[in-house]
Amino acid sequence: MCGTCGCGTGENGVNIQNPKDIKTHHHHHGDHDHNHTHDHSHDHHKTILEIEQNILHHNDVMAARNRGFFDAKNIFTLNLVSSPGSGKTSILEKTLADLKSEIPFYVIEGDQQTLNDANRIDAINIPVIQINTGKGCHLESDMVYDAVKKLDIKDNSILMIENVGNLVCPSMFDLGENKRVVIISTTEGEDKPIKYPDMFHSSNVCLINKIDLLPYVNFDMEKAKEYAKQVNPDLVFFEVSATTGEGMEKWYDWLKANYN
Ligand SMILES: Nc1nc2c(ncn2[C@@H]2O[C@H](COP(=O)(O)OP(=O)(O)OP(=O)(O)O)[C@@H](O)[C@H]2O)c(=O)[nH]1
Ligand SMILES: [Mg+2]
Repeated sequence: MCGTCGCGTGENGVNIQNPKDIKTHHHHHGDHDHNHTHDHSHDHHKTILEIEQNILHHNDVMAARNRGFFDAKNIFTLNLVSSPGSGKTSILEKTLADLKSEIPFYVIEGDQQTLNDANRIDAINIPVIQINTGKGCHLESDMVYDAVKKLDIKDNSILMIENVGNLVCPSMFDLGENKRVVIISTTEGEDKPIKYPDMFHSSNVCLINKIDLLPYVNFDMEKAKEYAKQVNPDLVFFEVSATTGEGMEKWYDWLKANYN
């Protein structure tokens, strides 16, 4: 079990797959120490703390390596995080379809199981790799490292990494991204930023999705932003609907301005 968040990353093996090439690749976390079972002593808490530090240290080292690679090739990399179903893949589908003639995109999809999201990206002819984390509830930088090797990314492009749907654990794991984008949707309630502050604190951009549903749900837009700013005064907000396309232009402007 992963000592950092208790999610069990790596227990069942992590699968990294291209939907075009459905061959199962079993990735083994050789460097991770997941062995808590021999610890019956009063040092238990100390041991757990050391394991947490080792996992996070290993993750940070690999994230730095990813970042160096992205910098050298001028690949602008985004880490998209949210709870399940906020619309990460929908926002990707719309964004890629609208901008793919201007910008070369690559996508890494993270989910516990299935190729569903990678298939949706593949359907719009964008190179994509699916990472299945098994019991894991977040992506780690070495998974991204392995996926990147399979993607053959051109210089001067954008890499979108869709993390596992989870508003908690992914906040702790730097993937080497340039910017972190947190998505909340109007059906989730405006208090998410103060309930899950780490994710909002560690993000650069906040997309508030499903604004087409505002007439039907109790969602106080100004309160949501106020809460998010309490946690992170530097957050940049975009109110969007992946379904209707409303508000997407401003998000695209931000993307283009930061990519160049
Ligand atoms: N009304 C409305 N529905 C949306 C919008 N964006 C996404 N949805 C719907 O919300 C559901 C979840 O969308 P996804 O894009 O799969 O969400 P996700 O964040 O990628 O989900 P996971 O990968 O499972 O974490 C789907 O049924 C979408 O059609 C939106 O702007 N408006
Ligand atoms: Mg998705």
